[in-house]
Amino acid sequence: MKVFKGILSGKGLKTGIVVSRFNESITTNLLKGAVDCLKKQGAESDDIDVFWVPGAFEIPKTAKTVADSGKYDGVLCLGAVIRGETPHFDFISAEATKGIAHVAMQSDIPVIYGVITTDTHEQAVDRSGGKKGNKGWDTALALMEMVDLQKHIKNC
Ligand code: INI
Repeated sequence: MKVFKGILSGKGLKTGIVVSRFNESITTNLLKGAVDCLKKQGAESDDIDVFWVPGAFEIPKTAKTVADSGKYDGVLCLGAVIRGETPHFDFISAEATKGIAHVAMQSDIPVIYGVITTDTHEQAVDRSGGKKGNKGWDTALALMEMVDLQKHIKNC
């Protein structure tokens, strides 16, 4: 039996991060968490490219372009959709989620989902460097694990 598990190394890793500006104070903290984590694990600043888009709805198409460019080992998608008084939340969060899943399935490199969807601004604060950790940091860990696992799958 062979067991494969990706390791969490950022050494030599080239990462494209797609991050949305809507709810910018939250997404800036998600981005900081992701970048801090990648660097802590050995990634170089010069190997991290950040692509800002207006909102979560624009993430999937941009993530596909970044993934298809052939320049990166993986793509992180960061955003924050906060439930308001309108059904807009359901449409935006569903399209962003479905869209990123679709891109992930079609791409040859890992495309990681780091869009937080919350009922309140406070819950979003909690998940972007507050009481509940930082989802940006978590997605960076998932990216490193999946990039390494993918290497093993291709080489075994
Ligand atoms: N975009 C977000 O990233 N988060 C939200 O909470 C949000 N809400 O609530 O409307 C949001 N809307 C903008 C949307 O993502 C697009 O940028 C816009 O519709 C233009 O296509």
